[in-house]
Amino acid sequence: MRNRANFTGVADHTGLFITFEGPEGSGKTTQVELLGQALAAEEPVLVREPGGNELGERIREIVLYGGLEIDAEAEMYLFMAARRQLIAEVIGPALERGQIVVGDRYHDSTLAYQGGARGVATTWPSTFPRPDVTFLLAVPVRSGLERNVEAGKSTDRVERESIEFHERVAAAYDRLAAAEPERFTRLEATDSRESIHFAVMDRLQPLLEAMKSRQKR
Ligand code: T5A
Repeated sequence: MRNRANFTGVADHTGLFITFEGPEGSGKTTQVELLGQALAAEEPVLVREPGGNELGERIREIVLYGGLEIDAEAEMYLFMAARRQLIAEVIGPALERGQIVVGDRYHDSTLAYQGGARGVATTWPSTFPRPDVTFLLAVPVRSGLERNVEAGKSTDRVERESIEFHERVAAAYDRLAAAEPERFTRLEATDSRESIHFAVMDRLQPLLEAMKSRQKR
């Protein structure tokens, strides 16, 4: 890969950057998949965090499944290092090409988990593009964790934290959404998969139209 150390060119991209956020088991992956299918003709780029490229997948393995004691601030930098690599390799170039990028978690996860729940001082780096729209899937913490158990998912180091930790994550997400009402759309994750997807498409319709007219110019 060529050196993209100074890569910042995403401020005035012609693409559309959509992210899904929420506590454990809130249905983010389900909605990313449904949206990916609905937008298939546009060839959207779907990414998950941490992961989505070689460095990110290796960091995912270390931070979530490595069995290590990790300092809270070190954990934050690991998630952010994975994210920065994903921006440089995948998200930034796709937005510059005018593509739709759909993220299964992004920097709001760091603000909610490491900032809100662990109490680490967090900021939004100027080289991390802001999503155009972020869907917050709000779910009662116990219901979300139970969903994951029922789905037979293996629990990772963060997921195994206490109920109080996950309550702090959920409260932090609510604060983030309240602080940026234009970017965030809060959806009840206890509604059916289909009705959530319908609400997602409804919110995106004007943004998709605006993106297409920008690209015609
Ligand atoms: N993390 C991550 C940080 O601490 N900081 C960071 O910066 C980042 C990026 C990642 C972990 O890392 C932490 C947060 C996490 O603890 P992960 O393995 O990537 O972990 O998994 P998560 O992103 O946490 O996703 P989850 O496994 O919790 O699940 P999803 O994606 O929210 O939910 P999904 O779609 O898999 O659905 C879960 C179950 O519910 C069902 C699904 O079929 C599935 O069985 N479901 C529904 N059931 C009823 N009604 C609906 N509407 C449903 N939608 C889905």
